[in-house]
Amino acid sequence: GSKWHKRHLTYRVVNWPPYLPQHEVRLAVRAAFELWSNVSSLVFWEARDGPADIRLTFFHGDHNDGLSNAFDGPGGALAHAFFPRRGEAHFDSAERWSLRSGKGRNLFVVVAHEVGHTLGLEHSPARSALMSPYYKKLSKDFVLSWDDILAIQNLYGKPSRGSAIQLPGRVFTHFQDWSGDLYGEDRQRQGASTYYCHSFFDAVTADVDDNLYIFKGGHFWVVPASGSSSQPQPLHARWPGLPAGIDACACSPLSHSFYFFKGGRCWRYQGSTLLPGFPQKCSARGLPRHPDTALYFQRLRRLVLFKGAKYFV
Ligand SMILES: [Ca+2]
Ligand SMILES: [Zn+2]
Ligand SMILES: [Zn+2]
Repeated sequence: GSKWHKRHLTYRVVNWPPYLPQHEVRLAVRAAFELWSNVSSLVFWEARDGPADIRLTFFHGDHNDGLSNAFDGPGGALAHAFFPRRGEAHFDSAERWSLRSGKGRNLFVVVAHEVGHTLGLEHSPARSALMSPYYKKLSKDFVLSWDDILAIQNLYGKPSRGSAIQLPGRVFTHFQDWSGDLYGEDRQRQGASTYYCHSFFDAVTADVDDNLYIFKGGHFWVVPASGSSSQPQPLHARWPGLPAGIDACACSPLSHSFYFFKGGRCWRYQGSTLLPGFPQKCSARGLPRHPDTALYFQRLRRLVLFKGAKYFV
């Protein structure tokens, strides 16, 4: 792979999410870079203006990276980055970026992952790695995995400060309330010098036959228990009238019907037929708007919606 030929790199946050305090974003970005500099010979400096080796920019929609790499509004693609030595990471302005647990997309973990790409790291097959295409959990003891550390040291060597490996630690005392599940799929498209990273699906659920349904934007994929995934299919081919970019989905094992949630509404389908009375307002049943995920609990015989730290039955 490609790499930087110097150890001292500057980075710059070109623009800022307007709804987050700038000093907190600055701290989170610095912590994301320190994850990598703490375990390698790299040293990062923030450039507040002017040129910088690595630039982090928030964009809306199409931003001259080719139409297929245009950002897609809330959900779907979160960010992408280029391999060295272009030094660019782009973030979808339409996401609800957050520095706290439970709501929105965690900016710190996505920045740390994308910075890994700008330094030359590809996706790791190790599930626990930050560079895994699957984000799992960001908890208070979130650190790089050995796989991430070996990958960065393979490119840039160990820290020059003597000791073999210095695990990040202190800096995370600032971020102890960061937790919550970030399930994500990020598909890679690799060109000669570009690297794109499309993160996270909208929702995922399994039916009674253990087929996995993955939803993203206006499409879904079926992954049978045997393994290989289907081609993406348009949502409306299977579930006519269903909007793109759903918040959550669940399949009832009793009735074999699918429930979909988006915004304040709920859709229920039997096969391809929308059942009478749907879509219906979630509030009519005392349910939250924009649930994070939905599950059918066999033992409760109830559909359970999760939103932040709360759940609704
Ligand atoms: Ca998006
Ligand atoms: Zn871009
Ligand atoms: Zn990635």
